[in-house]
Order: sequence, then structure tokens, then C-alpha cells
Amino acid sequence: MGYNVVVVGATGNVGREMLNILAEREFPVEKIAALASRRSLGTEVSFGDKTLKTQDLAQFDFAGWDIALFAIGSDATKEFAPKAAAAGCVVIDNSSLYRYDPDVPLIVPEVNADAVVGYTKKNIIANPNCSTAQMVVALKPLHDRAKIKRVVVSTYQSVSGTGKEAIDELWDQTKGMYVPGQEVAPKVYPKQIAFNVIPHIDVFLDDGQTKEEWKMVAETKKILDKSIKLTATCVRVPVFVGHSEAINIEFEEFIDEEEVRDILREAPGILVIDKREPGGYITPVECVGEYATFISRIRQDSTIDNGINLWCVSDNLRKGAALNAVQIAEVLGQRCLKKG
Ligand code: 11C
Repeated sequence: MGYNVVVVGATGNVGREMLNILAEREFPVEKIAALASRRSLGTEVSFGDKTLKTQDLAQFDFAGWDIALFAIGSDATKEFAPKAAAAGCVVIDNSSLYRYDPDVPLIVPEVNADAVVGYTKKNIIANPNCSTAQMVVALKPLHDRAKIKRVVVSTYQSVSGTGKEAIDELWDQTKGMYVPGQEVAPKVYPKQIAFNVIPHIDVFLDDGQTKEEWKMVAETKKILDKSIKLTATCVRVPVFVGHSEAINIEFEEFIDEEEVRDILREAPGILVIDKREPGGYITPVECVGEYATFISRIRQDSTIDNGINLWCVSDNLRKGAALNAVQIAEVLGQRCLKKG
């Protein structure tokens, strides 16, 4: 007994991780389908020890399927998610298309699992942006204790957040730096990413923020608390997988760094690695393939009354995307859907 599950965009980085995580976590799957665009048709993908042949998204009939995990761009999602939802299949969407729709719950299970019941309005649930997901996992237990007033966050985001072409660009550009005549010009990014950092993720908005920075504000308010003030600077760094964030938090009440460490140690989804010595902190290469959001460098910010600084790292393809989507499916299954 289990659910009929569809993974849409199964050949992409996030789609493949969705299949891996469904298998790893032994999600109760009765039947599984891996869908892709016509361009990737017939490509084989792994699901545990099985191999699945991808089917054509454009031809697929969602009737009789319980849950569809979508990991495709917003334009294709706009075309296919409503079809799946209308056929009675609950869509868990990783794109930004529905995140700010008041009739669609935006969920990080460690933070607002109860909001899942709101899926019935459109039969759609949204998965947040990767940089928001890991941050709110860390903020939630602290907000419950001392109420957060304001957050200042700077991100260090890996190229896998952009996609396969960006991973290739970093790889090729890095190799090309050592071979005269084989330098690789920027294509995916507006400037060189190898041995560089780029303070620009997603499009620029009229007020000078980028859309990635705006998403962190809007999504934190929707998932955690609309009263929290947040300002972000999002930066792309030459790292393949794993987003890092330096987070400064101002609370309503004083909270001691020791208490912050204790609260985070007990909090769901978090692993604290915080020794005040060389190497006593987490870096992105160590978080790859992990489920946890890792927290290091917890310390008082003595420049304000109630301030804490911390360092937050997570696998952006997992907690930032595929794992969070599968966790939503787990909550949906446990609380809302009947097993077939
Ligand atoms: C990045 N956070 O690292 C982005 C990727 O809204 O789901 C995910 C974009 C999104 O580039």
C-alpha cells in the first residue's frame, strides 16, 4: 500500500535528487513515473536499485496519480501543474510560480507543517527557494524563544542553484584557467565565476534588490512570520553544491549564545558543529548529500542589545529543494491523503 507518485523534470539535478530521496527515505510508493520534456525522452534515471525510463510530460495523464513532485521551470509548470491538479493529483512545486499565491501553502515542514491542509484550494503546495528553506529552519526555534525583529543575511550560493550549464561553466572555466588559449568566456553568468564571486542572483528589481533577495524576504514572511524585517545580499560563489549564509539576527529579548546553541542542538533538521578552533565549523563541501541544515560560528553580536550571529550551510539540492519537497509529501501523506 502506498501512493502513486510522479516526478516531473526527472532528468534535472533536483528531479534526480527527488527520486534518490524518495528511495532513501522509503517513501511509500505504490507506482512511480519519471517525466521529462520531449528533449530528454527515453533517458534512464535511477530510483533506488531500479532504473526508470522517462516518459513524455506533454502526453502524460495525471488521473489516478496521487502526488506529483514538480522540478521544472515556471513556464512549463504554468502549463502542466494546473492539469495535474485538475486531475486530482496534488502538485508539490519547486518553481517560484505559486509561492506567493495566498491560496497555495508554502511549506518547510520543520517550520509550518500545519499549513499543509491549505493544499485543497488549488491542489498545489509550493516549495520555497533554497536559500530561504535552510535559513527558516534555523530561525524558527529561535523565533519561538525570543521573537525575531530583524535579520541581515548574506548568502554564498553554489552554482548548482543555477543548473547543469552553470556547473559545467565553473568546471570548464576553472580548467581553462590553467591552459593557455583554452580560457572559457562567461556564458551562463554575466562575469567569470571561477576564482571569483558575483553579487547578483536572479533579475534586478526597480529598488536595486535582486529577485533572489526579494524572495528571501517574501518567503520568510509567508512561512515564518510577516512581522520579521529581513534584508539580504545574495552572492554566487565558485562552489558546486551547498549554499552558505552568514546570518545576523536581532531579537525582541536578550538571548545568550549558549542558549541559542542549546536550542539549535535540539531543533528538528539542524546539526550544530561549532567548536571555536580551526576547522571546528562546517563548509559546503561537507554538507553535500546530507539532509541537515548545519549551524556553526554561533556568537553574540555585541554591537546591538539582542543580537546573535551564526553561519548556516545546507545542501541546496536537498534541503533547499528535493528533500524539502519529499518531506512535504510525507506530511501530506501522513495528515491528508489515503494510501491507495
Ligand atoms: C539559486 N536559489 O541558487 C536559486 C535557485 O526560486 O527556486 C532556485 C531558484 C528558485 O540560484
